[in-house]
Amino acid sequence: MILSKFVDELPIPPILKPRWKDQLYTYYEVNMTEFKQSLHRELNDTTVWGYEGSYPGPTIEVESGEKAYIKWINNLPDKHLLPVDHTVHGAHLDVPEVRTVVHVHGACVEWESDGYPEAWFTNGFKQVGPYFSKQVYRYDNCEQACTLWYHDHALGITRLNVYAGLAGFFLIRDQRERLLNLPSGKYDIPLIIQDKTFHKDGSLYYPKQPEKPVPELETSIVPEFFGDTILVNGKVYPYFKVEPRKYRLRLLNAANSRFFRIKLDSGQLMYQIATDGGLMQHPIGVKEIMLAPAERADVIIDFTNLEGKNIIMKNNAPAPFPTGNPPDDNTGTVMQFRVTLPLASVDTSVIPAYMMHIPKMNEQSASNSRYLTLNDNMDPYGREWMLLDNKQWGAPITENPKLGATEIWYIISLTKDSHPIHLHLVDFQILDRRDFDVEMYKKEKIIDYMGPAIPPEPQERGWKDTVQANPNQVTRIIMKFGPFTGLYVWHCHILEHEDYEMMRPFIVIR
Ligand SMILES: [Cu+2]
Repeated sequence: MILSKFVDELPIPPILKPRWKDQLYTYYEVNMTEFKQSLHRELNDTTVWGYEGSYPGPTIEVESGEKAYIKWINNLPDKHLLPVDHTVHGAHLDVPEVRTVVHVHGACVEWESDGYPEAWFTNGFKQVGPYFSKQVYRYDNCEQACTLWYHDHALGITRLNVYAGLAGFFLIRDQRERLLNLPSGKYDIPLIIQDKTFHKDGSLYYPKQPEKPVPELETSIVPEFFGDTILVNGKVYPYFKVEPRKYRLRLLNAANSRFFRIKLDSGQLMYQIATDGGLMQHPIGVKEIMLAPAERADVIIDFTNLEGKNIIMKNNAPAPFPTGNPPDDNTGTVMQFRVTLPLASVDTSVIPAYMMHIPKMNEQSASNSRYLTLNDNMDPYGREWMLLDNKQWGAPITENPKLGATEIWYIISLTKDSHPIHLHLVDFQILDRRDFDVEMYKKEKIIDYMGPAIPPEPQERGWKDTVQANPNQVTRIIMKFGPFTGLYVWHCHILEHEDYEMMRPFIVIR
């Protein structure tokens, strides 16, 4: 189904209002419900799931260090909007079909409030998962200013819950960032980029079977899901009217499986100022920005002197990445900027030459290294089955870093796809990527490097919580575990992989 482009205006999600705020803490309540929303003017209203009646959810804005408590409330129906596969871990017939648990992606948070996949809860907290421990989550927001996002993380149905609409922005602000005089207020715009496919009646399509169907199952997990239509902030191919001045755009790839490589058809540079974990040392001018699922990049785009121009944001990433088909005109188009608004006042915001010092983590400071493979296996139904370190979700915990310890993880990819690997709790730095002999590794379990260590791309040189682990490469990351102990997870952020065993617990111990 092909929908006209640039006929609906870009919605900006509302800022969530706290129920209570004083000098000690802030308290929010967030309801999850099912409702209808217009995603494109040529489509009937679509039934979606959202937070506070909004898809994407309202933007949560906090100050660095602010103590925020959030009660996430499930008011969803008992029947899922999308086809649940009951063969998938955690989604068997012995648990309720509709379960939710909210994770703030990139948050430094106590484990009880991190949204552990088995800490799920149902409507009215009538049933809860084995690791559920509290109704009101606590966020200390100890990190610097950054663009985070919140989304559902329930075991075995994360791909369906997020696709149904359960995602939104969570922004941390701080004084240091304010002093930089970046574009702010109505010139600071979050953009959540996703792909979806619609039925003719406007309802969401999600496949019941993979390309090679499993006839004995009514619904079966798919190896990846790629929608044929791109949405930004919950609208299909929106346009956004801008003034001839600088804007800060917070780009978030919140697709299930699709990678986006973003560029502007005007050929102009975007100035990237932040990675997943906040500001970079220096802005970098780039023509293209690669974003795997869950990655963020904050960019400044300067529309000065472009009065009257229309600029289209394009995507040229193949799907699956990197060896799949290039996008067509529909999946290759994201949104349009129209430089049609008069300049409200002189643009005094800047693209600073220098933003903040990012200390390079020292390999010598690491007390432990872990060698962890990404595996491509076959399940008993003949379905593709990706694993971390060749272990399923339910296997005993093997990653058990000590509180305060610095570790280097060698992510050894034995698969054909690029996987966005995400760790909860910590931000890391990418040390390098290096080609190696996959066949040799499979036979001998020895890493035989075939080339030099490649430093991270300039766009990745900052704090990260998600890293693209490419085929035939060992990707090395370094991080310090803390400030909390407890049970967290690391996983592939291709949601179809995450739901089907490409996720593992880790525990930070004292
Ligand atoms: Cu994956």
